[in-house]
Amino acid sequence: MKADRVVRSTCPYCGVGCQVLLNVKDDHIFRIDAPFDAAPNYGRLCVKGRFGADYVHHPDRLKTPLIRKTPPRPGHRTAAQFPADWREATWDEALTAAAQGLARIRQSYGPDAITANACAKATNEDNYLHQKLMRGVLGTNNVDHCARLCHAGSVTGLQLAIGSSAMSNSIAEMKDLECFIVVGSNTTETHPVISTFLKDAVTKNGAKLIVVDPRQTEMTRFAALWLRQKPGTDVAVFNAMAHVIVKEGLMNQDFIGARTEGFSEYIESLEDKTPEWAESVSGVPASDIRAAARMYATAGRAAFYWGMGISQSTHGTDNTLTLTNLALMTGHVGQPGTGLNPLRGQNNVQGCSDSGGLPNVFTAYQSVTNAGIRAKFEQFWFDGDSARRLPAQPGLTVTEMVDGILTGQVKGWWVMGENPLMSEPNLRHAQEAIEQLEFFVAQDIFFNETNVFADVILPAAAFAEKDGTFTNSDRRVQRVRRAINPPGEARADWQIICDLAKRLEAELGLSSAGWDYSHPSEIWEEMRQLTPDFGGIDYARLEREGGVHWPCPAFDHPGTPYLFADDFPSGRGKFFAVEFGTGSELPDADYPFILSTGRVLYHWHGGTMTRASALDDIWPECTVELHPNDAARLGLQTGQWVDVASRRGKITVRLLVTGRSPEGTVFIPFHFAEAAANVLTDNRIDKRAKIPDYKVCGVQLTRAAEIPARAGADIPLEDRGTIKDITAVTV
Ligand SMILES: Nc1nc2c(c(=O)[nH]1)N[C@H]1C(S)=C(S)[C@@H](COP(=O)(O)OP(=O)(O)OC[C@H]3O[C@@H](n4cnc5c(=O)[nH]c(N)nc54)[C@H](O)[C@@H]3O)O[C@H]1N2
Ligand SMILES: Nc1nc2c(c(=O)[nH]1)N[C@H]1C(S)=C(S)[C@@H](COP(=O)(O)OP(=O)(O)OC[C@H]3O[C@@H](n4cnc5c(=O)[nH]c(N)nc54)[C@H](O)[C@@H]3O)O[C@H]1N2
Ligand code: SF4
Ligand SMILES: [Mo]
Repeated sequence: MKADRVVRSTCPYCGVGCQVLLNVKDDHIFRIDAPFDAAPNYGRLCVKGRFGADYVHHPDRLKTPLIRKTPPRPGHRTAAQFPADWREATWDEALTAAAQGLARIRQSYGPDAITANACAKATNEDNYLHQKLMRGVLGTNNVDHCARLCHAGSVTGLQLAIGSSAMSNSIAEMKDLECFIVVGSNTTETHPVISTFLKDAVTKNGAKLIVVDPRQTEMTRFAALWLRQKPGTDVAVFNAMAHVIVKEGLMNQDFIGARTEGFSEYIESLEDKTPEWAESVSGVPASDIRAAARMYATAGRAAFYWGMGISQSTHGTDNTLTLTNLALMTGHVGQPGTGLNPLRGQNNVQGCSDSGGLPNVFTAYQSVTNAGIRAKFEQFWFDGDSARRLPAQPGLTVTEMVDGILTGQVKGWWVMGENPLMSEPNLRHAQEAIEQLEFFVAQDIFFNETNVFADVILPAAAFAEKDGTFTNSDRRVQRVRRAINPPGEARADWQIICDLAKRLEAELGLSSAGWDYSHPSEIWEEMRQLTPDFGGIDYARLEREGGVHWPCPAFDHPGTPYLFADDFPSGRGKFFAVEFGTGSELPDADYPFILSTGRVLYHWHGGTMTRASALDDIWPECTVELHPNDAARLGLQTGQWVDVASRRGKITVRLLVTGRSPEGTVFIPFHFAEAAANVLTDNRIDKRAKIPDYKVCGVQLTRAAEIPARAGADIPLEDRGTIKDITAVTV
């Protein structure tokens, strides 16, 4: 078929930020491919980028604003059924209802009784305006997003150690790696195109890969060494590697002297962290820990790449600090092919944070507690209206918002493009909170498990229906371009926010903070002027160069593919002594298995998008992975239905017996509403990062009654997607 037009854009799924070509005929995207000459993917795409964006055409897309027929009383808020409990509304009615509801909460309880979730799927421009509305119009810093459930442990650890949490090196450098450690990242399924560059480094350039993961990910097939630790024991393994490096004198003394502080105090803490001790805690043979330490420390260039296995823990900050300690003592940071690289998850989670979608910072991490920075934003936004001031107190995090509703501190909520009733830990706890809300506005492209609790739903345009920018995992700002029209009356998030802001200002009797943008490029221009790190990036340059890595302070600056060449934002890098321990729920006699949750290649988070895509036919249902020895003890077989229960709830899923998960640990992906893994997970958090543990809690398994397989789910489990490949690997 010949396309009417081919539009270059950025994939809407993961943080790799692959460039895509949307082939459009009759306002329909009929094919997606990739430009061969463009970073970061150079023609490569994974199955989601190539075949998974068909959700934009799904008939269930939200097409008109909706207002709930009978407003619920607090404590009696339930999920409203469509269409029975909703009525279609005009934009004017829906925006007025949303503005009046939020204004009422502000007037009755003050600005901090309202919280909002920004959206790591939406553009930088959408998210910039979202926080501008919250801070500038409603007057609260209660803005946060899914980054809290994601790399918060990494961010907090990196901030403590080096003062910056961005991925330090670029995707382009991966092919030149000499040695690298992939830890707690199922890279082939979650950052598939990055995984191809990492695999190239091994197979084409002879790089040495060390995988540190309890689960047998596909990356282990490429590894020179695989350290299979018990879940939650990373601190012991990495402390012991540091112990070996110090005992064998493999440190980089020049780097330690010139660029770091606190080393001598820190090494005292390593004295008893022997590999033998770490083996007793983690199950990883001491000889492998020694080998990994030597391989990493003696390489000319070596880097860390990590994911949720490090971050999502009640000791996620500690986990991260053990990685920063190793990079600092070996000097493996600040040069090409080295670094500390948390692989960012959502397509625009980097950008959502960079745009100010966090409770403590404006754009590019400019602190809300800094009076000078507030004055700059006040001057720009309020144009000399001295009656308007920005709030100085950092706001609530996503995890604190849920608790804030339960304690009565929070009464109103605005969720732009998130699905907390699939993604929060301990869903019953999260739902109890949502039931207490006085007013709830949601803005999404679909109905989801959360927004059916809302009072007003505002239908948003999806990525292919709007202009803007996303910032990928290596801080590359790239264009998103409108290729097709949104369905029905759906509108781009930035347009919805401008209209909502104007109505709110009218309700609250405020002057206008300037909401008349005719195109997202004008919004970016405002961000650029307020943000020194974006100073050299504008739409014209993005058009010419395809993408620019921030920090980029001036138009003649090339952008910054790798960070920390000369110094760290905090000056010297800091060492931190870390003791092994956990606040997470461990298995016991009643709940004897560790539950580990995560992802599969074909699905995305709560499934809103991928389950409305052709990918759902390939991977139609949830499974729980159980080790063959455990299955034999329990007398269970692949394909049987089992109840998986924790202290928080129970789900029923089909069993997949595989050596992929270690003995004593079961793995469940969290994509499937009919068997939502977060019914089981625990909401205890890391005290510093406020992130929950999605990788360790206690569960039990029992045989359940057979449930007829749904259509499409009759393909033998072993024959689905990548499962076949994985079981073929010997354990
Ligand atoms: N297909 C797909 N891709 C995605 C997503 C998706 O939903 N679907 N989501 C995106 C997002 S937002 C994110 S944040 C990323 C996440 O990407 P990843 O972090 O790669 O994904 P996860 O499946 O959560 O888990 C990663 C790994 O942590 C390991 N792990 C479990 N416990 C431990 C432990 O105690 N220590 C260590 N070291 N490892 C452990 C698991 O075995 C698993 O291999 O993926 C992104 N990409
Ligand atoms: N058990 C368990 N739970 C987890 C994790 C885990 O590993 N295990 N991982 C956590 C992590 S790392 C993350 S990042 C979170 C993710 O958690 P969420 O962000 O809540 O998950 P998504 O399903 O990605 O939600 C995105 C929503 O945005 C909507 N959307 C898509 N595009 C647009 C748009 O352009 N505009 C608007 N307005 N809406 C849009 C989608 O329809 C969907 O409803 O989940 C966390 N939860
Ligand atoms: S690797 Fe990520 S960005 Fe690239 S096509 Fe796949 S989901 Fe999209
Ligand atoms: Mo994430």
